[in-house]
Amino acid sequence: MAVTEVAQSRRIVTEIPGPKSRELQERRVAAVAKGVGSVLPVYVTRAGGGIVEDVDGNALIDFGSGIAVTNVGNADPRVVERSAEQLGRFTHTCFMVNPYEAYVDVCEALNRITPGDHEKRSILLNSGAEAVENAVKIARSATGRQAVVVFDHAYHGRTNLTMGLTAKNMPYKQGFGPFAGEIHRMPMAYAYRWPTGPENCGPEAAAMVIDQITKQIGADNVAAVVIEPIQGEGGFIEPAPGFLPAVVEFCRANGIVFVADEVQTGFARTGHMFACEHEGIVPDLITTAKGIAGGLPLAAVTGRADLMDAVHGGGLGGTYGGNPTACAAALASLEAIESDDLVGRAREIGDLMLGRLRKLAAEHPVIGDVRGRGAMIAIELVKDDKTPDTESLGKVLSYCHSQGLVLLSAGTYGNVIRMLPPLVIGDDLLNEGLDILADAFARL
Ligand code: PLZ
Repeated sequence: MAVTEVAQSRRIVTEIPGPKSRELQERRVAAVAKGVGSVLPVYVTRAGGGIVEDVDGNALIDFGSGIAVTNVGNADPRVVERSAEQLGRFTHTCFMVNPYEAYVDVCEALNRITPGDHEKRSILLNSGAEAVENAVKIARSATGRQAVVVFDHAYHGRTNLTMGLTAKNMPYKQGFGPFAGEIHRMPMAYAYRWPTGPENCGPEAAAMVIDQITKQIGADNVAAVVIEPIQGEGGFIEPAPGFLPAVVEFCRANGIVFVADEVQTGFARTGHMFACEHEGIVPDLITTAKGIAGGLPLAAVTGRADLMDAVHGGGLGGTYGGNPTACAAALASLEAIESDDLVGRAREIGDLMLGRLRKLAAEHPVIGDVRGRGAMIAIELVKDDKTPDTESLGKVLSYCHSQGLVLLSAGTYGNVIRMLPPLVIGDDLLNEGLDILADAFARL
């Protein structure tokens, strides 16, 4: 299948969104349920590298990667060819009816590239939320315990169980209860907002978590601790140093399954294949999705063979989990990540972005914090006393959008701008995007 090259330059020929996008938006409002939002309603025709092209002929710079999905870029020719080849042979048998090799290949690859050299097993699913649900099922089945520990600012999905695991009410949970039981929320080591200062945050937060688990739940009742090694939707919060290792150690000592939700941080995004590697953490189970298959829907749980195999035969599955086309895409995408050294590229992107954003923060006190790793970088906008500044965020975002920069927000308080460019974006586009962002702050 031919893949059309997308020119790697920004081109703005109408206002954003343009007339054709606005027309489509009118049709959409009449046809699509209102509950589904869009950050920037320009309707896409093509995308590749660091560019998203729209129906009006505009070419926008992509700082979103479809929320950390197109790590290898959009429509990478290897992903397209391998998926198309698979599509031409068979589209679906259901792995639970007649299995196929690509599913096994993907599981072998995940078992190989995830942290730790212990014996592992994997299961393939459709979405990040489904992966997290299955990790909880596996941990409960393996331990015979029920309680699940999650954290402030956590995001784990929109299904009933994962809504319950997610911290933020609006828009994710409002009106959608009741939620599943046995979910316990703990403080997060959020250094920028830690009351006694960032240097105390890691150890103090870990001590609080351990004390609360012990006193309020009982460590023996806890099946799993589920945590994002860098929180995504919550505002790119990197747990303060020492926090994760202390929590992992407590889990190990008490037979609690430590689950790393790497749905957003996985597959080279943060300058390691997985974000756990930044602190040398080996999770018992790891959930992945998004960046796994270059844009096709696929997700997985990977982990210790003894835990994964504790579930009775037939206890795990789903009609589409590990769809053959998505598996083919995953194999091509993993090959691209490894052969193109996208881990190294993510680090370069991080160095460039952090360097420029720290300078910008020195000029504009509204930028209270610059943080993140690799190609997962955020700035938090605040007033003098660290009050979240959502008004400035709105202005910055709408200016950037008007100039053709696809940029997303995040954060419990809605005051974080997050940057997740595809790992194949060039330095030119990266710098041009950051120039637009700098202009936005100059105009505040
Ligand atoms: N775990 C860590 O980041 C998805 C959500 C977008 P699904 N994050 C983007 C939205 O508003 O719906 C996510 C995540 C982490 C789980 C999930 C859920 O992954 O593939 O969206 O189900």
